[in-house]
Amino acid sequence: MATTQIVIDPISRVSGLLEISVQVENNIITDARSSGLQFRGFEEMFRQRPPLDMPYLTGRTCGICSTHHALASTLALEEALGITPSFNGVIIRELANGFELLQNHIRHFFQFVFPDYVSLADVSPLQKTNPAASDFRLPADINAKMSADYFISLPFSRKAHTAIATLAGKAPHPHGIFVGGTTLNMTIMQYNEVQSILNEIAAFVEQTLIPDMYVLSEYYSDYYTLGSGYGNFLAEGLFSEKPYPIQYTVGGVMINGEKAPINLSLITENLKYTWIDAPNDVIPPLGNTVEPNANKEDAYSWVTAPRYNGFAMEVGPLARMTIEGTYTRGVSAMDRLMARALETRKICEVMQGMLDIVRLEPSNQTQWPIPEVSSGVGIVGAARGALMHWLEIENRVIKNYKLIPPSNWNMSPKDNNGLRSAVEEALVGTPINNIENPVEIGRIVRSFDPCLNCAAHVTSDRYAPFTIGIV
Ligand code: NFE
Repeated sequence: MATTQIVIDPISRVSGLLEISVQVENNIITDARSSGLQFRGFEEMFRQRPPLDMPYLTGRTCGICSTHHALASTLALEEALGITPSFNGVIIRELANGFELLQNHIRHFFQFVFPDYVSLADVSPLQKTNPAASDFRLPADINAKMSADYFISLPFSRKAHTAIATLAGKAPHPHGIFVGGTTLNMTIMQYNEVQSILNEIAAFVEQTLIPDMYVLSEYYSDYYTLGSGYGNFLAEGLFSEKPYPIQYTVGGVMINGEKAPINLSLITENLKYTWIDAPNDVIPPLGNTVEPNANKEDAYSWVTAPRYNGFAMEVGPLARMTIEGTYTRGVSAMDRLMARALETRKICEVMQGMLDIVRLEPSNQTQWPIPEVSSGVGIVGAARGALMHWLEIENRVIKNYKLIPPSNWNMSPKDNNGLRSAVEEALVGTPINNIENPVEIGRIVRSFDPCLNCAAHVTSDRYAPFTIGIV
């Protein structure tokens, strides 16, 4: 039987350099490979650094989720240094984390997802796709309304960034999220600005984002049956602290329908198909020595393959809402988009509740002694799912630092047993209607909101960029 290989490199409208390659037989995808074409080198830069530099340095991992990294690093340090943060400081930095979620979710939906489903050729010089080959289905009047929303949405992501800067110094790469809580002495001026931005965003989400999402789900309802995958989920706790008037999720794992709390000791990174050498091609999150090897046989990605007790897990809004129990419709490309939209509304509600209890009082910053030897873990609800930081301190400097961002889980290569990652499995079985323009691939891949900047860093020259074609 003739097999066709389709390679899309890079996948546009994702963050970072991602190549997707699929095998197609009789117009059905039979295998898929997700390749991150950048090298993850950040942890090497963190070695021997002063521990309190970490919230600033780790935030530089990525320009679209730096608040998440700053917070994860702060949590890991607080555990290592034995610091209990002030509750008011926790609320302020959680609000900043919430605005990072909002700016990501809004931008992903309108700027990254819309061009897959809404014909923008009439309104944007950047969108010159051939509508006849792109499976656009919206009636002209609805298409015109949603084309306008593509642009109307832009200030709302920007406003969320403004709120991060108000709460945490600047955005991206905020400097106000720090051990002990925050560096902000919140005034009524700052409170009013943040509250007003949040109310504007919440209204936009309710009146535009959610209705537009239901329109997409109606006209492209077949995507509720495409891009499903394993349905095994891992979700961190997000906005689950008891004093919050409205809470979201305590997180956990769900494997074959069974829910359980997360056990961090069950996480390993597989390296058989990653351009990194390590004994037996498997490493625990910390205490390992690895060597990049761009010539490694069989490898096809710089991204490691994290596995939970051997399972390939999906992370992200669908994982969080499914484990929380409020989303039960299913697992598919459209379910991922719908869960992200409904989560956006939920995040606004939780944050409005936080603003009811935050106080206008000085931060509790002081001098924080660094122990001779210690370690800590920080887990944060990031836009794309669970973000995990591990650190070890020795001689009062960083000995080891490890990041496992959400896109490592979703976008990894196969593991040592040949088990595909969440995105690879989601692609398998997909019918390709027009092999010359396989729109199904981009729609499924983008439902995960991939970020290869988080998953890996430093460009490789292994492939020529900007190729798309049938091999
Ligand atoms: Ni670079 Fe990030 C988020 C983190 S992703 S965007 O969300 O952490 O894998």
